[in-house]
Amino acid sequence: MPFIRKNKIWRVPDHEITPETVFQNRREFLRLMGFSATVLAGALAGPRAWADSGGEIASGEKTRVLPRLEANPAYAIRRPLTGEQVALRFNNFYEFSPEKEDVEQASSRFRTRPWQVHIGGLVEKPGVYDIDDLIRQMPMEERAYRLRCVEAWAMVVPWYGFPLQALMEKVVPKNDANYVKFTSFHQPEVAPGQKKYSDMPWPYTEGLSIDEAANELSFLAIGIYGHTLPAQHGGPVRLVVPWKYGYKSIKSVVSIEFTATRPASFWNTAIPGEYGYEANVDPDVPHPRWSQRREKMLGSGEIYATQKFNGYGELTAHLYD
Ligand SMILES: Nc1nc2c(c(=O)[nH]1)N[C@H]1C(S)=C(S)[C@@H](COP(=O)(O)O)O[C@H]1N2
Ligand SMILES: [Mo]
Repeated sequence: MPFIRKNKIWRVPDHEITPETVFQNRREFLRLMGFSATVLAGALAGPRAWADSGGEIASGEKTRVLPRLEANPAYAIRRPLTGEQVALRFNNFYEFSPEKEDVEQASSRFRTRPWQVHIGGLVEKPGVYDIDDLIRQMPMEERAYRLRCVEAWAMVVPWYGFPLQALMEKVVPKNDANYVKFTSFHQPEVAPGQKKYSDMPWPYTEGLSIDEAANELSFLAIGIYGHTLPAQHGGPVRLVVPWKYGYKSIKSVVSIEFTATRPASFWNTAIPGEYGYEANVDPDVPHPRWSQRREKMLGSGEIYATQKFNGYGELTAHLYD
């Protein structure tokens, strides 16, 4: 399994993991990946691992523990992780509510499984994947990333998932695929925000150029803080592109389509004068209603100077030469 890679800035050092995090041991990783259950029998204590139920989340359960992965402190993000309890109670997810503190409650009955992801457009191997089948086929990693919301708050959280590049290697984009379009669910009957704000351009969509999508930072997260993604964080699968404003990191993805032309994106369509399409983090380009020079960390309230490309310029600036 190609899940141990060389040292990178996104590795999550042990000392930065918040106490709320409950991780299981590495043997469960092997179980998750389909290795022999007899060798591993009896390994479990405490919360049942997600893979134990064949990758299903039983009714009444919101998340499942994921196996702990190796972490290397060598190139750690030099900021403390945001507390899990802070991050899961302060969410932007307009399908449920425009009030960040209300999203957890408003999304609490949203079912993130069973869930299918449609992959199509200009690819050699289109298909419909059950999310748990996809997870078993992809190389899992844990990465701490900064996330910088366009509203000038920021967090650092340990995502769990796989590089978008790994999926692209599997489905093989055609030569004329220039963009990747991501689409979230559209279920106004279960998502109060979609019902109430019916004039918004639902479903939420986002797009990346094919080179942005293939960048090593572009990540499809299926977990956070060592467990599967709860609805409010975009379960069961969401994009994370840490050098761009948070709104590019589209949640609860149901479709990934490879296109020749640039797809529309939700906020750029809704309010083009305030939210750009490309949305690279840039302290020198103010939002029309506020400065982008500084950012406030969720929870601690610490203020930092905003960094161009959110501090990820070394890996991304060349995309915009
Ligand atoms: N489908 C969908 N994805 C979305 C949003 C949304 O409203 N709907 N909000 C975005 C914004 S503005 C931010 S800052 C991040 C927030 O992610 P978090 O709640 O997991 O911290 O999700 C992004 N992805
Ligand atoms: Mo945001």
